Amino acid sequence: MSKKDLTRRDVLQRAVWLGAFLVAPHAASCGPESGSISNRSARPNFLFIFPDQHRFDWVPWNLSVPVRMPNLEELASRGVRFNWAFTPSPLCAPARACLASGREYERCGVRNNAQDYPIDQTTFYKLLRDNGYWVMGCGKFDLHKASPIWGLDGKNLIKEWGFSDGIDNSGKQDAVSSGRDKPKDPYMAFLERRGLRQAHIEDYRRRSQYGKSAVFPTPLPDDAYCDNWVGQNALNLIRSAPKDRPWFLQVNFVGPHYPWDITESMSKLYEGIDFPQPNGGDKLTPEQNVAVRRNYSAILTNIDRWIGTFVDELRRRGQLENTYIIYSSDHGEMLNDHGLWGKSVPYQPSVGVPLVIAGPGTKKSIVSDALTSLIDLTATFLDYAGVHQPSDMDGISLRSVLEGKTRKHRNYLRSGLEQWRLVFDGRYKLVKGYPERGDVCLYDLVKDPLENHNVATQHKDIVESLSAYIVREQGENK
Ligand SMILES: [Ca+2]
Repeated sequence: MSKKDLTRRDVLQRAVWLGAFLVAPHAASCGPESGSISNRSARPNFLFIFPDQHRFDWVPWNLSVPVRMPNLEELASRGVRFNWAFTPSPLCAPARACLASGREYERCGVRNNAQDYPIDQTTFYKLLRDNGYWVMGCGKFDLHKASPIWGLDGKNLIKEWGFSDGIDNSGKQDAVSSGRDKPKDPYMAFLERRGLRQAHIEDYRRRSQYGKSAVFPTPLPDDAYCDNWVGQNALNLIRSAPKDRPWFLQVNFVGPHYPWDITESMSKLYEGIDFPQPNGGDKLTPEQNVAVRRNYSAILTNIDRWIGTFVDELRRRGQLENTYIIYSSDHGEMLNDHGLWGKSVPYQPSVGVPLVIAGPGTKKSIVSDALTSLIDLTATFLDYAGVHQPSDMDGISLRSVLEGKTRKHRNYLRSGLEQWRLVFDGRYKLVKGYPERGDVCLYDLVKDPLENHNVATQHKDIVESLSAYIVREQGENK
């Protein structure tokens, strides 16, 4: 059977099989340590690469998807990659608020994209800054979705959020809608200076006429493409950081978020490459689905190129051995699975995110089945920085997992948005309050990774125990 003949379900099941029989023994063998943090006097740096809407399974180690991210693979070979990383809430503003605050969805202060991050609520950025770190960020911060005021230099609220320096730009659509008359954010201001603002606005207007099927290239040259502008900002920030202090940098790439705009050169990356069809997708033709998936992958391959650039820069500066590099995303993208696009829903392509961490003391080439949430990154940053985590934060540091001292991390993972909640125990995922698929849904992610079969009526005991967990956690977090 050729790869082309395989259905998406076939290849995913094959990936699960390979994961179970090939990856696990590899994971069990602990690789050599790349250095012990206790032997070093200097506190580590953190480079946190955080694109928008990268789903968990669109990664080079998933055999069913021909996405090419060689630098992410290289990073995984130097550290730990996680099979079960969830966002605490699959929507931009709540997800990033959970990360910033280190709190679960109910307590992060942001219910949806119509709310700003409470300015008096602490962030781990501020805690790092207060403890001597030079804290930087660039790309779309998404901490003020309700008040789209970035400042043309992108510095409107960055000090209040806890950053030392940075450039906050709007998301893809917001840039065009807010900057239609004149630039409101630093990216549109940049395009204005380059004489490209109107061309970009016109491109997005045309793109909106075709909706999800718009896959044609942008008229922008490579160096004016937003993710490349964000990547260059990141590089400039690394180079401008004070040399006498440890630093943290979060790079919030705007891709691979819809729309699927790519440059002319990026459009060549996946020419002729086939992709599996969506699981239960509708409306688009098979050819259109493949075309969308090529663009989504091209955006990721371009981000991956920046991972390589950052690693080269750190190596050149002699900082690679003392820097944790973390790659993840705020949430996933349905890509027409179950006939859905975007995120906000409880399915794995929406709530699952990739996660790779490599740095001083992390084991090498480890594939971890530990259950982890983005809020655990908050705890991990603070832990490695030697900063005490406040008791009202909910994250659990991944340090023991990263250093090979334990394989188990959490017993349960949670996620939620507005009325629905889910809990996952490592095999079964219970979803409540998502009426599109029935009020109570239970999926066996080992036997049914695509979540096509609700087995709630066959496992009433599991539904009962996981329901009790949701009720208990919601009660505690009100
Ligand atoms: Ca987002």
